[in-house]
Amino acid sequence: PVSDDVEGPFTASRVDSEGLQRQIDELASFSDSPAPSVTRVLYSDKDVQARRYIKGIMNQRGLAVREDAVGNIFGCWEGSEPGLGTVGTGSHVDAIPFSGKYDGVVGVLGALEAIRLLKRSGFQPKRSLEVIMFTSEEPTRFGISCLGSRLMAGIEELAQSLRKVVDNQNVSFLDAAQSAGYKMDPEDLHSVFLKKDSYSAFIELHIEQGPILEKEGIPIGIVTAIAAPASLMVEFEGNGGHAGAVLMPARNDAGLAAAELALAVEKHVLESGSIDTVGTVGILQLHPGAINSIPSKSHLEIDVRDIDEKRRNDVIEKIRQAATEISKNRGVVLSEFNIINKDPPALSDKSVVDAMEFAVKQLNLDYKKMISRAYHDSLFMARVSPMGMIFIPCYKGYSHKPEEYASPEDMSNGVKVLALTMAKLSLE
Ligand code: HGY
Ligand code: MN
Ligand code: MN
Ligand code: MN
Repeated sequence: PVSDDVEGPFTASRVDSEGLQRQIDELASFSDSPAPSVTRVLYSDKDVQARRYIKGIMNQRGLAVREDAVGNIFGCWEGSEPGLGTVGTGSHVDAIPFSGKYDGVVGVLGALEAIRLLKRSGFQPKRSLEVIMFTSEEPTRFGISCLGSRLMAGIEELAQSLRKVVDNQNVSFLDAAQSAGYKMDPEDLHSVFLKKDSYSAFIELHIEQGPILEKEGIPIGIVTAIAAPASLMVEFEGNGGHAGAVLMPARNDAGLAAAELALAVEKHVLESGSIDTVGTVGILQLHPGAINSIPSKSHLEIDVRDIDEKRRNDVIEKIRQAATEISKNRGVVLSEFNIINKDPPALSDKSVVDAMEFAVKQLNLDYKKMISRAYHDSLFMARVSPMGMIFIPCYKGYSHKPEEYASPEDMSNGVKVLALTMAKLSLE
């Protein structure tokens, strides 16, 4: 078995697995749900605590720490030639309700451990190395996934929509940001856009969030592509009414319309012609939500993904047709059919994949090239920099639930591969 020593162009140094686990556990304590679950939503008090915690470790590691207007946090180790493109790494620490403590976190705390490892082993970077904690990769608060990295990638319609989007308590993005200490004018949103060639490479360390590596007993995944995610928001409106007094023929039940559309999502996904198409109705709200009141309004949020963008878009159009059909047949109004995001897939860059392969071979680690079916901040960093991702196994592929788990040994392998990959890219 590979020892904890980082072999290769550095003297032996050891991943501090206990320290890393301690940090993961401390970070998990900043949560709005009871352990072992983690809930940490953008700009909440717990999110602010987590941000302070990460900045503290960045400072301890001797990194130059800065934040942009929306709270993307950067910890930079300046290289001997800082004018060259920076080698970036990082991930997110926000967590969807009642989820786990490794999703994203491994790619932030693990990256900071990789930096410590490289410093301890006497490495001197040529290109600067920078750890990024992206603001809000999860769509939880404003329905926008990868909000920080999407803005860094210069997506103009996001800069526009952030001026007016509100959460489900009707708090605006700008007010929520200000409550977390990020006071900005709408124009400041453009300052988040990265300048061209800011990064010569970006690598993200992440748990697989799937069962393949664990099942096949392979310690490292090298991601070749990230599947194309999309999310839809749909609302139906009917007359509602008294659950006892209104007879069935007189009803136009918005709740049943939603239920029928959810099953239509499943049908069109299954009929896409590929196992790679997935669809989920993760949010389905009925109004007024009383047992004896016919739902007068329903709100669905639908997640549709595929590694093939056209196939995914065809399914979205079938879902749109189904929604129109259902509203006609049931006499309910389709009051909203809104595509929140419809992102293309991203391909990893050969130069980054080569560096990752160099690192795993140097470490005598077995590895597997694979697709990421989950999206990540790397999906958007790929628009502004050559991108690559390193996966480590997670227990039964569990993620987005409290049972999520990655072993100290698997995390240590991931940290070493990341450290060597960054070192190699930094010297190129
Ligand atoms: O949903 C995703 O793919 C990511 O884990 N947020
Ligand atoms: Mn996630
Ligand atoms: Mn994640
Ligand atoms: Mn709505």
